[in-house]
Amino acid sequence: MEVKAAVAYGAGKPLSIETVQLAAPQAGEVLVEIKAAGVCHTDAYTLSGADPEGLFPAILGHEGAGIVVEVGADVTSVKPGDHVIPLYTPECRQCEYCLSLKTNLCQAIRLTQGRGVMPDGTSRFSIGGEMIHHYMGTSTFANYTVLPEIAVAKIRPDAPFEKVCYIGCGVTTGVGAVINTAKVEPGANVVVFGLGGVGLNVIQAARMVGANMIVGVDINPDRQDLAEKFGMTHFVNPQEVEGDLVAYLVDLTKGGADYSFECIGNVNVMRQALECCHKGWGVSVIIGVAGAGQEISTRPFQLVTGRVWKGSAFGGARGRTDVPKIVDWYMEGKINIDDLITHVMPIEQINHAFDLMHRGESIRSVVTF
Ligand code: NAD
Ligand code: AHE
Ligand code: ZN
Repeated sequence: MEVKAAVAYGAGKPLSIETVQLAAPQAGEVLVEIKAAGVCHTDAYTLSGADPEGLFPAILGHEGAGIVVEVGADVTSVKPGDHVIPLYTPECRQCEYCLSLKTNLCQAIRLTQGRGVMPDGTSRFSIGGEMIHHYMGTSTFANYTVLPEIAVAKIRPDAPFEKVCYIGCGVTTGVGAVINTAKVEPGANVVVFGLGGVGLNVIQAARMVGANMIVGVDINPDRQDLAEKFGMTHFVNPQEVEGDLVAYLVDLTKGGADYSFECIGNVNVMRQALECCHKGWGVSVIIGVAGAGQEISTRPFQLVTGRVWKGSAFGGARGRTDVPKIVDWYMEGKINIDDLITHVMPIEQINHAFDLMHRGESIRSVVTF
């Protein structure tokens, strides 16, 4: 079938709206009509050329929501008409990783996903016979996409696509990092670096679990008001701090953060996030994605003296199990998504969404089809 998609032809190039051929879903796959898709910083990261797994041409996009329109052979868990959220972290419930219950990083299709193809090693997308890569197993910047059955979460049919598409990455990543990865407890002091689409969800989850101080750190002063609305108790602009930021944060939190979160993708900030943690027990969670070749460093003494460095992918969430619950939380008013979706525009304007992100003017832009 012919579908409309935003195609990334090369690093640093604007996306191009094209008519793309999409082949039918094969065994174990589903065809989904994407109704809305969010633009996450990770899409910009891959488009910039910094992603060692970045492939071109490709259809980017990994946050989305839509409706199953067709299923391939052997598909049992969803049917045409079901509302779903695509999962870049699938949940097969059979691999060693899923069965361990120690991680959400299902590895059933990770290798082919990283090569921009479906599990059988081929792409469903092409233009004029030329293969177009899938991205993160999802490719949500297209009005139809094909996904493995294990990479869709079935959600309730009354949830609005334009809002819950954001649960496909940013919301779940931020909320899950607090609840699943760090397991922040009531009364904890939390420092959040980067108050964008992910960081503000860390803030709202920290408030949900009853954190005491919730310190937000961002170089964009425009982030302060919204972050306070979401639960931030103290705002720190590093450009206005005289002297060492780490010492300032340790002093502000009276000994250091119980938990810190890096939601930027800056390896220098990752070090600050670790080192502002409390001696003996502070836990720092890396969420941000750093470019090819970049490395983190600290004095081993920081870890010897009890600080813990962790990472979190998709908020530690098991998508098919946890995503429907987060949709319920939104529908029940327990989490606020509406105020974080600052821009909604047709797919034709998707390059504007990237511009808004780079200028620091949006939290989340959502494109519709
Ligand atoms: P965003 O662009 O919406 O937000 C980034 C924020 O960081 C902005 O508010 C910006 O002003 C701030 N910032 C930039 N440099 C800073 C600095 N030096 N000090 C303080 N603040 C600074 O991005 P996002 O969509 O929220 O994504 C954040 C990061 O998380 C990205 O690296 C993204 O790739 C990554 N991410 C990871 C996962 C995961 O599963 N681990 C999921 C989603 C996003
Ligand atoms: N291809 C990148 C990996 C980037 C990365 O870490 N991605 C996160 C999700 S970011 C969503 O906005 C993730 O889930 N990682 C786990 C995984 O298996 O990729 C690189 O640097 O190579
Ligand atoms: Zn993302």
